Amino acid sequence: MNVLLLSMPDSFEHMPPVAIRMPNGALTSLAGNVDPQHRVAVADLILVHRQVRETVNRLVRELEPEVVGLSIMTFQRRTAGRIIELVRGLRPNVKIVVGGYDPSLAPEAYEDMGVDYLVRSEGEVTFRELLRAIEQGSGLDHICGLSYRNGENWVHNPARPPHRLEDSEIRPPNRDARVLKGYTLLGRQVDVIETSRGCTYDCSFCSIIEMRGRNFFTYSFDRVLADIRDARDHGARTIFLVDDNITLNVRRFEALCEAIIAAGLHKLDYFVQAMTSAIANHGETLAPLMRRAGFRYVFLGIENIMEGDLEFLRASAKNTERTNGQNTGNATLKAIDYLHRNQMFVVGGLIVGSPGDTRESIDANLEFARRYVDWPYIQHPTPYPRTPMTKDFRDQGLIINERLEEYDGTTAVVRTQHLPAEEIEFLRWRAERWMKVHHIPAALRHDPGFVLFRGWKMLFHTFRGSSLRSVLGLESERKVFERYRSIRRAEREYV
Ligand code: B12
Ligand code: SF4
Repeated sequence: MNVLLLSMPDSFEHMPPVAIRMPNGALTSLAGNVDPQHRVAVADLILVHRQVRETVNRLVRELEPEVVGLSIMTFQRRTAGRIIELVRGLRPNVKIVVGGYDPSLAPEAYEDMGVDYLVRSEGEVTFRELLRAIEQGSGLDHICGLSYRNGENWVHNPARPPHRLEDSEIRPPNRDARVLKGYTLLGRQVDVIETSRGCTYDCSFCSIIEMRGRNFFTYSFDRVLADIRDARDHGARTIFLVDDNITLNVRRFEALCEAIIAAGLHKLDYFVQAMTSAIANHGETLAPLMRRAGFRYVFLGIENIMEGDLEFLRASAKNTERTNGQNTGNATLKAIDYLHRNQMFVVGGLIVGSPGDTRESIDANLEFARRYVDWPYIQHPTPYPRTPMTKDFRDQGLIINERLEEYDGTTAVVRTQHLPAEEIEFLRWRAERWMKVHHIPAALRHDPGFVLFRGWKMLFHTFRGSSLRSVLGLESERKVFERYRSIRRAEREYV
């Protein structure tokens, strides 16, 4: 069968497509795991975010898919709905499958969206079995993790337990399936790699626990190294490790760094997400090894520097430093220091706008980011389906915006007990644009060609909404913010 897999074009403020266009790892993993007789094409629509309609039209005409699959996050649901309508209009009998975080956590939302099948949680084995069943015309009731339309009703089969990743049942991704080009992270071709899945913490804002429970399973190093080589052979010079929480097992992470060095794969740049506690508590050995293995950017889940907010976010444990077996306070500064001493950059993940936040507590976090992080990744708490935080916000009546396409992390959709949502967003927006400018010299040293030729586009994007009048101080920042918000609203009309 011909199968077309699509990821959505919607991006958010800290990953502007002008500088960052990352492949969706789920789709190549699905493509690598179907039976060999199927012809699978993967199209990451972020690569054509301004020509979505034309591209989908063209791909559907050229590839004549019998099955179309979409990978969807919550803020992409509206775009997904429009793409489903478009595909259905082009090929009325096509079978449409949805998967990823949003369909898994809010399956009921897809029942009236023209979808035939919905794959919940991990998809490789479920999707493989679904294609077999469609091809053979056999029943679907034995396929765990699958929901499907049966006449007027939807049937939800029992959940599929998370895969232990031990045997080789989940085969490596198939990057040859990609049919669009242009992946980049600041001018270098980027690819994504998984070394593990899952996390055993339970931060209240994170979707991962509802998605797959609290667990942690790992791929063998042989598989991971082969995957990195494959990404490199497909042109990647930067590798993003998309593990939910690679720092859960620090000894393994250190051994992985050593394996990368021994395999000669340390000339690539690596980007990883890490817990502050793991870096602070093991930085003495871990940070130098990471540096030698090629790690350049480390996304630190700092979340917040105020203890009260950390408790609300249920993120205290992962941000605690331990000395001689005792908890000795917030781990953030120590983690940042280890990374900086080893010439790595800190992408600072902070969350401002929790229920108890005041202007002062938000300012304190923004000031912290200004002083210590190299690239800000500051978000507002966003009530994604079925997270514990969503329930808290709902119970307190603090959700002020139900337009899901704005649930992109940098639009404040909840207020605090003390501040309106718009004010919170304004405070973050005003501070953050300038923080990004500070990173330009470091980016210039590493990628002079890209920064010299494309840097102005990035600046233009970061400061969109500004005008000559605002630069001359004749127009208030509030006015610029209003203009920025309406530009942002227009950008969301992808289809
Ligand atoms: C890596 C990652 C990113 C990366 C890379 C994204 C990319 N291009 O792939 C970056 C840093 C860019 C990123 C950004 C964002 N992310 Co993100 N990200 C993740 C993370 C850590 C891992 C995702 C991943 O690649 N997993 C590995 C793959 C193989 O697994 P998977 O995606 O789950 O796919 C499996 C199944 O879901 C299913 N499946 C998926 N799609 C499909 C499609 C079909 C047809 C089928 C059958 C099955 C299927 O099968 C797959 C294989 O088993 C998750 C989870 C987490 N712990 O926080 C968050 C997560 C997905 N991100 C999230 C969000 C909100 C964002 C942002 C909006 C803001 C933010 N919080 O940073 C931006 C928006 C990105 C954009 N488009 O601009 C949320 C989504 C919540 C939701 N309900 O939608 C998550 C869950 C984190 C959270 N807050 O809880 N993200
Ligand atoms: S440590 Fe990270 S992956 Fe784990 S629950 Fe918290 S935010 Fe999610």
